[in-house]
Amino acid sequence: MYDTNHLGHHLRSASVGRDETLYAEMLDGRTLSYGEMFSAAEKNAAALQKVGLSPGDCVAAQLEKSIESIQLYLGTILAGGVFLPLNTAYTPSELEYFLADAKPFIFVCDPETAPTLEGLAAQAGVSKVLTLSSDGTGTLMEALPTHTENFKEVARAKDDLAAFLYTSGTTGRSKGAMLTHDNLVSNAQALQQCWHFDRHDVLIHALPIFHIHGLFVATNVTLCAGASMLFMPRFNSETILSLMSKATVLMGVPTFYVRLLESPNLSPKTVAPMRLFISGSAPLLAETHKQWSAVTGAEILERYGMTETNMNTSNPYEGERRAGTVGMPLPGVEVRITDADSGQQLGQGEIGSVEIRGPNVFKGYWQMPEKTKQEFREDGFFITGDLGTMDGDNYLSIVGRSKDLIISGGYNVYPKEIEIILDDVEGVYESAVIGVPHPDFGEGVLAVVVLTGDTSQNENGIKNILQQKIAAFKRPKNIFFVDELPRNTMGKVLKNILRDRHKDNFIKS
Ligand code: MCA
Ligand code: AMP
Repeated sequence: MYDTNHLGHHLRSASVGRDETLYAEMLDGRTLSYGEMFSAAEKNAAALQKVGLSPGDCVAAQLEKSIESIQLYLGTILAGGVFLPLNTAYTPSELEYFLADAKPFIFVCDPETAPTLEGLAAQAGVSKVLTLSSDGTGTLMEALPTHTENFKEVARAKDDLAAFLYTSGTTGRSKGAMLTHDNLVSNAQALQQCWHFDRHDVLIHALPIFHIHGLFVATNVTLCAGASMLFMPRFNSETILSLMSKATVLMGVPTFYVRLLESPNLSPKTVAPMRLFISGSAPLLAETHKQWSAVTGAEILERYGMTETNMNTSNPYEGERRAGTVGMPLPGVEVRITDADSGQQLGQGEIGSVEIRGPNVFKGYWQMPEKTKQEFREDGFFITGDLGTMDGDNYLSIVGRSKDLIISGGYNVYPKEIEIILDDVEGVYESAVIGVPHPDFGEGVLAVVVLTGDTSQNENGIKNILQQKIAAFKRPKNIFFVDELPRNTMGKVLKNILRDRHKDNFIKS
């Protein structure tokens, strides 16, 4: 029925013959069985084919979180398409770049944003715009056939693309990471095995579904295991705590755990039905790990991944979950620490560049062969841009980044992208964007700006301009004005000095 390398085949295999099994329960009490889920996915696939989607074509989607958008993802995969999820916080000006760069065949957006985005999509050469609202209405839903007897799944080879996810870059230009069927299948299987996922599991799904974490780690692992999920539209501490009585697993970014720890309702009794708490996407402070154990008696399992590589390492399910480490390489994944310049492998305990090789590692950046080449060693290892060290028991610790990147509440912000926009603002001479410790988001975005001598530009004026151009999570929470930026003799801005100067600056929002 399916090509055995097909992601669709693997996502469905655990539920074959179990059509009645619960797949998802929504907060309003609506439920969806596996049979209903895959029937809807097939209808999506048929509708996409009907509007002209050919195998290998891209379907881009900027959609509020809903079970229907997961059906669209599955439908795209079944139709042999390549799914490109886009953050709902992106502004039209950010979307313009993604659509023009990826040139998707179909773009699916919210009916409310469609009037603004249709023009952009047409300019970018998108063939068809469809709409889907979080309440499950829109032109996509109208295009679904009533049944799918004639639906033919499209076979795909393991190296064919299944998804396309943008990750920003140190140059300020976003890069589309191309992920294959094999990348996603191998990773879902490795995680299912390492985290002991089975059909009895019930995942609390509170993550956004436009990133690897919420879309692939959470959704694919659940499907591969034939498990079910409690599907929340967004994160909310008290809702999560109330769902724990009928759940077994939570996946979150560190901010989830920081916020849950603030609730008086978090206790060993509340978490008792849960067998696993997983954290990733950003560093979990050892302090948060320890506090969680002290308050709940349960230990968070931290893992480490990246858009380009899916998941790389995980603390053990059985065995010590070492606070401050991201655990051991997943089955089939090789991790090594090297000297960044020479590429020479370093010894145990030494700090160096983290490099990854395995079936999880992406195929390259979309239409950027040179950039792709730069990020790989000749023997196939991908240079992550993270700095780490391995201890004698093979536990990896991420100790920093060689890439200029801020991770705020699990979202990546590339300073260069913000600096380019800031430097373009009238009255701004130059800028430096840095991450500083933030009690809720781990790191908060802060800008240090030098104004031209003859301007009346101020913080609010700059913030208003940024609001038009970039997603809210990327905008500096505070802007500091200085006469000049600290530089080394080569003229490079010394961000470590700025980070140190501003490390205690309270971020208001
Ligand atoms: C929201 N805001 C933020 C963030 N989130 N600002 C900075 N950093 C953030 N992460 C801003 C909003 O723009 C808004 O600003 C204000 O905060 C309140 O927004 P709200 O939507 O109410 O926030 P929230 O719902 O409380 O969201 C916080 C959150 C969310 C739950 C932590 O950011 C979240 O779900 N993060 C998870 C991200 C994630 O899944 N990352 C995985 C990607 P204003 O008031 O100005 O409008 S990384 C990945 O996939 C790799 C492979 C991996 O390893 O997993
Ligand atoms: P992204 O580009 O969104 O895929 O973000 C990937 C980056 O997130 C990695 O290169 C790391 O810098 C960071 N990251 C993910 N998980 C962890 C973790 N558990 N600890 C520290 N950093 C992490």
